[in-house]
Amino acid sequence: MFKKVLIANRGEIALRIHRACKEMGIQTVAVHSTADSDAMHVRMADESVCIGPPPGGQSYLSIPNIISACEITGADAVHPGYGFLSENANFSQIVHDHGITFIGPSAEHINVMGDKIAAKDTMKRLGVPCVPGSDGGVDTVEDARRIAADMGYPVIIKAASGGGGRGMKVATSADNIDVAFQSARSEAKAAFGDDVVYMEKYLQLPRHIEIQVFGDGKGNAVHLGERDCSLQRRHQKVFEEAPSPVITAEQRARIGKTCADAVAAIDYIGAGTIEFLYENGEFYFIEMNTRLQVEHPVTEAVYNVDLVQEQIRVAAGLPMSFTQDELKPLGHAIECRINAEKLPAFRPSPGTIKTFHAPGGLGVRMDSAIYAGYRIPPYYDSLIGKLIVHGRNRDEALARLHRALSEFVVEGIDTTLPLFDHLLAARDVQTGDYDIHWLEKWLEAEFDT
Ligand code: MV4
Repeated sequence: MFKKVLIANRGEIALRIHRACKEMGIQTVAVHSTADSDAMHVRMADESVCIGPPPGGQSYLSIPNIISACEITGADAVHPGYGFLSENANFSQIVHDHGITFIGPSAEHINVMGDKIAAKDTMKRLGVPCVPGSDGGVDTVEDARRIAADMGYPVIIKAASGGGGRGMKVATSADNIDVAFQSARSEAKAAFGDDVVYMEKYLQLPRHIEIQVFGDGKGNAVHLGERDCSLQRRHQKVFEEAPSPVITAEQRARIGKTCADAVAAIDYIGAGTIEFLYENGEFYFIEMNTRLQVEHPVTEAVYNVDLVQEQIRVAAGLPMSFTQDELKPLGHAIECRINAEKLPAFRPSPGTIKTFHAPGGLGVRMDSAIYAGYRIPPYYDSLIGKLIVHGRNRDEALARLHRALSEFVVEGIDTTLPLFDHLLAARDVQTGDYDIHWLEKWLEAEFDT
């Protein structure tokens, strides 16, 4: 097992990784920018190294600085968390080339899944159901018109290097396919330096359901069911739950096995998420994420596993600590993402936290790196905490969430906390009757945003 893990991240996920290491008897190294000298992840780690000035590009994204920090401290492995360098194939390769273990997938797997066309080709070949669309890239507007006519409108044009919603354009008829194609191309070029685009049938009212998979890199893999992440605003998830209110045990077993078999076939190592759109009882693959996700705690709650400890185990060459047969979901979990943002416009609200009281009690988990007196720097993501509740069923989880929110106090900055009481009062949230567009429509109606 590793003696020392360097955590190449900040905030709540850096703490999350530290906690996993601590329980495994592994020493931790925190890295931080000059803006984060007082951050909790630095205080909690066994050692820390300053890796640069505040902007992420010069610190948390600086591969040379992070490799230097590994060499100075003698770390034998690096955990990238989510965001930053977590899906950078080059980083995975460079870490490996320095004789350090990257706690995550191989550069090759990160690369394949980062190219959305290659990812879809791979999944299709492995028997995963995909959204109907172009086979590979679409080079000309004539091709786009022909494919759309064959498939039927509406269609969506996506950047091959995209993901997470940037550089997507919908065409509703032959009247707007030319404009959609050209603007998707130029946005893709501007955003990713790559103008390759592909096309799919546009699904109008799907849910976003993702399957958690886990591999040992030696041809064995399991699934840990699904998360329903349909409640999002501008491609930022707000409220996630496991299991999905609309998926049966039979559907879970079937799509779960398809996903586990697919990643087993490519010798995938560690945690992965296979994202689907779900409409009219069918799953349609869209993308695969090769990292631990923000919302992983709802899966941990329902399956009673520590996904970060498992990542560390398999990276060290050990087998997974469970088999598929031993993984049985229990109850229902919900996560609320709490951001330092001012409602109703979700404007970033950095500043000093004067008072902080976290909720607790049975079935309540709080993943956060904030504390009273902490100053939230303006340079990074506005996520300041995740409240995760677990109950025996969905109604109990909802009641527990309502109770936990009533205990929560954050003063000194604006947060998205008030949103959640409001959301819990919505009938469609209580019944689980929502799709990927529900939250934005609801915000418009409730807050006039
Ligand atoms: C789609 C789609 C409808 N049809 N693909 C947005 C983010 C990226 N991961 C994929 N996205 C979408 N792809 C087809 N064929 C609608 C979306 C989409 C979406 C997906 C998941 C969660 C929220 C979303 C919000 C708007 C659009």
